[in-house]
Formats: sequence, structure tokens, C-alpha cells
Amino acid sequence: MNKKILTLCIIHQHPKILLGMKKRGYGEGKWNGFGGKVEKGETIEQGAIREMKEESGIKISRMNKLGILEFIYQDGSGNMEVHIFCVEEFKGSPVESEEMRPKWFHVDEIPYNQMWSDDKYWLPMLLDERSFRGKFVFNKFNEIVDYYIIN
Ligand code: 6U4
Repeated sequence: MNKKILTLCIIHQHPKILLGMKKRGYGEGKWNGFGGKVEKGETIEQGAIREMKEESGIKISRMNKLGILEFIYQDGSGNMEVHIFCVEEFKGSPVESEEMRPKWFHVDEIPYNQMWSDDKYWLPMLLDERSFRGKFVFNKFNEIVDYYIIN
């Protein structure tokens, strides 16, 4: 099965982070970073910047790639390689899009129980500016059945 390349951007303005409620598509109903599929002819960084603008209205000025995670979905969605960026500088303020409802969260109040279940393993590392790599396997109920993460 083809591996899709995707991006995921978290804005970190200590002590707050920006997440978005995914209103449609993959991960609907969950708080997540902003991102999506990298398109033909663009670099991963260009894809990250484009998706952030499309989904939140924010223009990234500086970001740091901290993670690469592989997600294997046994529900038939296939395999994803997700490149994860911490956004350190940006222009504009978040606006709701058709896909995402943005909201700032204090780092002590991250809604892990309404997020993808892998996030609690790596988001603390991203907030500490530590790089990480890993792999998560999800069953058809989107529960983690196997994983590793290194940093
Ligand atoms: P488009 O291209 O916008 O129509 P859509 O299905 O809405 O597609 P997609 O596939 O572009 O969304 O993006 C899915 C987003 O979810 C990406 O930013 C990657 C992210 N994602 C996928 N699995 C994840 C997981 N297990 N944990 C996580 N983010 C995940 O934190």
C-alpha cells in the first residue's frame, strides 16, 4: 500500500498552543494540529505552510521540524508518514475554516482525551523542543495496538 506524506503543525507560544477542532475529513471530532497531504511538486515544508494558511489563516514565519511519525491504519486508510513541526513565529491570527475551528490551550490543559491517542506520547517532547521518531499501529477502532517512539 502506498505511503502518504503528510504534515502536522503545532503553534507553541508558551504557555499556550494552538489546536484546531477537525470539522470534517480524517480525524473529524478531534483536536489536532494543522496539516494535510503534501501535494505533487511541493516540498514537505511548503506543504506545511500551505495547509496552515488554508486551515487557520496563519502564515508561518519560522518553524522547526521536530518529528517524523509513521501511522499504520488497519481500517484500510493506509499508511501515513507525518512530518511534525513546531511553529515558533507566525503572522496573523487564527480564523475558523471549513475544516478547522482553532482554539488556544494552556499547556497544562491540553485535551488529550479528545485527541489522537498517540499525541500524549510525543506532544510533551515537542513542547520541550526534543526531536522524536516513531511508529504507531491503529486497529479499526483507532486504538493503538503497537508502537515505538524514540527521541
Ligand atoms: P484533505 O487533503 O484536507 O482533503 P483530510 O482527510 O481532511 O484531507 P488530511 O488527510 O489532509 O485530512 O490530514 C490528516 C491530518 O491528520 C494530517 O495533519 C495528519 C493528521 N493525523 C493523521 N493521523 C494522526 C494521528 N494518529 N495523530 C495525530 N495526527 C494525525 O496527531
